[in-house]
Amino acid sequence: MTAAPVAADAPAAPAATDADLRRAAVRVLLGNWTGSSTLPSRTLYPHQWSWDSAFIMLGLRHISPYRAQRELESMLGAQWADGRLPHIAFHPATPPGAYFPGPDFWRSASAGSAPPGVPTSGIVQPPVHALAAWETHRADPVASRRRGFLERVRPGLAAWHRYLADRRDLGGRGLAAVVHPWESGMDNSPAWDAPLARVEPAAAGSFRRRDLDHADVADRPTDLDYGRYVRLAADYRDHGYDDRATPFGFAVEDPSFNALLVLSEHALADITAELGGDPAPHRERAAALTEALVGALWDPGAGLFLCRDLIGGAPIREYGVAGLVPLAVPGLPVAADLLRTALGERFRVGGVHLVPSYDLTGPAFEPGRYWRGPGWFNMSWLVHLGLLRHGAPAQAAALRASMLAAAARTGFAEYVDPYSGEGRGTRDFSWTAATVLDLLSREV
Ligand code: 9WN
Repeated sequence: MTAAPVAADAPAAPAATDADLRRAAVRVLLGNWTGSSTLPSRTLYPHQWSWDSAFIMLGLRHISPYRAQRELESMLGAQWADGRLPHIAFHPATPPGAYFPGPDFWRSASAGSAPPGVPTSGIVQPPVHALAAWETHRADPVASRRRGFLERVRPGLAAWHRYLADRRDLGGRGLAAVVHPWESGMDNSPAWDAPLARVEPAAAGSFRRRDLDHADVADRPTDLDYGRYVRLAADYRDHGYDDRATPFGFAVEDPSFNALLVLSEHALADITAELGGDPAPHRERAAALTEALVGALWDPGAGLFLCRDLIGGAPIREYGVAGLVPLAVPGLPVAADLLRTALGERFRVGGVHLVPSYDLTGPAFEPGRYWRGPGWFNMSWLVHLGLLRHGAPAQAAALRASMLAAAARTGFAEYVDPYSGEGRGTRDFSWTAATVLDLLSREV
């Protein structure tokens, strides 16, 4: 008897061993590869996303350092003349209506300074790229040197960091600000509820969501939130994506975004030294950013970093995983207190599935809704790094085990209910597979 053919989008069978899990993760990444970059998901996110690509590189480098290099080179191919890396580079083979907001909405070529021929969005995402570039180089330095990978990407990475320093220090405190919830990567975090409440939503009938064609309405943001996302993006676009001319309706300093910039600035120092240059300016910038991060966003009472609303002029008292991400920063002066918070009742790292995206005891906690409680693999990967870096190897091992088990059980879900471990969002999600591949490449 012949076996029934397996549909291309059939969920992976649960992996029984690490070797099975590795094979399944490779299958996800190869299945989402387009020839020059990786789609986060073939259904829900059918284009190249900026910070996804960086996390994807961390896994891809274990299968093919060459593809990991290509991933970044494709992203840099979409870089704007002002240095910004757009949050989406639209994939030419995907029908324009498959994702909203698509190229027709952003109009990057006419409204901004996108490279000709590569339609992109106009907002950004967290700067994980230099970190991913350095880790990709380290995976196979010989192949990297042969292709001149670091020489090729260094100017674009430096221009990207310069854009953030020159154009996005909206608070004047030495940190980069985000001007749209999507820029944080944690789009629907309860931390955005208060600043978003001021934004007049775009009219409900003026756009059509595509995400609900592929995901459960209970797992995704509400229509009201979507209306506000659309309004903010349209206002930025209608001001030519000019950071000096746009009257921003949303401007926030996010500790996760800035902590990732610190990690990437250190990576840029390593890249510069490898190329024979002077790493000192990047180390100094990383140190200045770390000082600004602690000085401006650390809240000793909460034992956590808080976002700051630059328009309302006050810290946002919602406790989210964004406030834990600085644990990954080397030499963080408040690491011991932050570690206590990570292991305490709000996040219970090692005691629940993955790292919850929001305070388990918080009023807005929802275990299954997008960024309002469920655990995500990229955030958990960063906290895992922080636990190892700041002397909590047993908790790091427990977190690693929970990530591997959840990925195997859920078919590489986009996010996971921290209590039940049930998968939510889409499946065969690229950074889930990538971070798991990276964890499988090490002992703890
Ligand atoms: C908007 C692609 C992206 C991630 C974000 C995640 C989600 C997009 C969306 O998917 O955002 O950028 O349509 O909801 O929140 O972190 O980069 O995986």
